[in-house]
Amino acid sequence: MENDLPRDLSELPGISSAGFAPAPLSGMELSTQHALTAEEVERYDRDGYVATSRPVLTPAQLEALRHDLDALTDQRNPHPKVDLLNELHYNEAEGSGQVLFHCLGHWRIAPSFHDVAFLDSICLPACQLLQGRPVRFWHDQAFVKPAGDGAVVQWHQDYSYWDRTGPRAHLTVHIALDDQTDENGALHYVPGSHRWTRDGGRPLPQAAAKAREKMARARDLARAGQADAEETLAGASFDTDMDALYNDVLTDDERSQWAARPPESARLKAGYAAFHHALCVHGSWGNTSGAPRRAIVLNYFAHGTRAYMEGSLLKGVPAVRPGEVLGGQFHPVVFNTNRVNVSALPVASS
Ligand SMILES: O=C(O)CCC(=O)C(=O)O
Repeated sequence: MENDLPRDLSELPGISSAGFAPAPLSGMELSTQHALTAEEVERYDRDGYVATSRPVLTPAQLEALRHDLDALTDQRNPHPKVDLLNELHYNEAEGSGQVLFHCLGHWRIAPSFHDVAFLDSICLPACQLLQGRPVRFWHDQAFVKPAGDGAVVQWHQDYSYWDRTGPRAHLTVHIALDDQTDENGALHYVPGSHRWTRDGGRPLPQAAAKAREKMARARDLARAGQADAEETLAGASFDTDMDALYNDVLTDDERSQWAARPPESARLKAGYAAFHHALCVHGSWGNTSGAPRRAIVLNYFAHGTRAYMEGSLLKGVPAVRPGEVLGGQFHPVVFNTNRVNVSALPVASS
């Protein structure tokens, strides 16, 4: 079957014929099996995230994703389709003494990575959390923290990296491929942080960008002989500093909210997922356990989302014009609202 598929799976209009995803359901059957409850949607509205109470993957799907991700992370045998990826970092934490595998665009290279983005168990809840609107694929991500020295993922809001698109109607689905624990770097959320914005609704600045600014300023001062660079740089933070967002970006009020409701672990089991708001602050500590901690992430936006800049929004994807509605081959509809009576389902408020 796989031989009949195009090399670039983004050319497929929907799920592939490889057998990873079952035929899509519709109507009552779809809602009964996969809709979030009113209580789950309320929790998402209140906290900015919700973890699923049932697995979103079958055991066979979980195994297929693990197998394909293990192959993709093998740097000694690069995957034959790496040219199709939007980004590939065998170690995004280079220089920190730790390792973080991170890539975007793998939905184009293997049926499991492609078809997972279209699963009813993920796309119907995504529709509910995007206020019942049709759901489009934005991009995907994979994170692997290897055994022993898996790196942190710094606290961030996803939309701090995505404000080249809007208006904001974006959602992330984090799918654990291994049980997540304190020891292996479980994903954590700061509950309520999806209300933290700047300048009338903009996302928080990226902590890493703040650190780069701080370093550039320190260098300028040192060059002008006005300061000791060592001293000024002592407080600078880098991509792997877990305190950077808290120290360099948050206001006193946000820090008080953080203290009142500290980060909580989603405690995901393998095959389960957490859905989070594009402004919900999240991050994860390193993996010191004896096994890898693998996760697949799907990023969606509501139909009608536009480009806010000129050019290519993702490497390898054709350029767009500002104001253009995003769609087509690289941002397909993964869930259409004519498949279910959305007005009968609980939906999120923002
Ligand atoms: O794997 C991690 O800990 C980070 C994942 C992440 O940033 C996300 O799911 O949006």
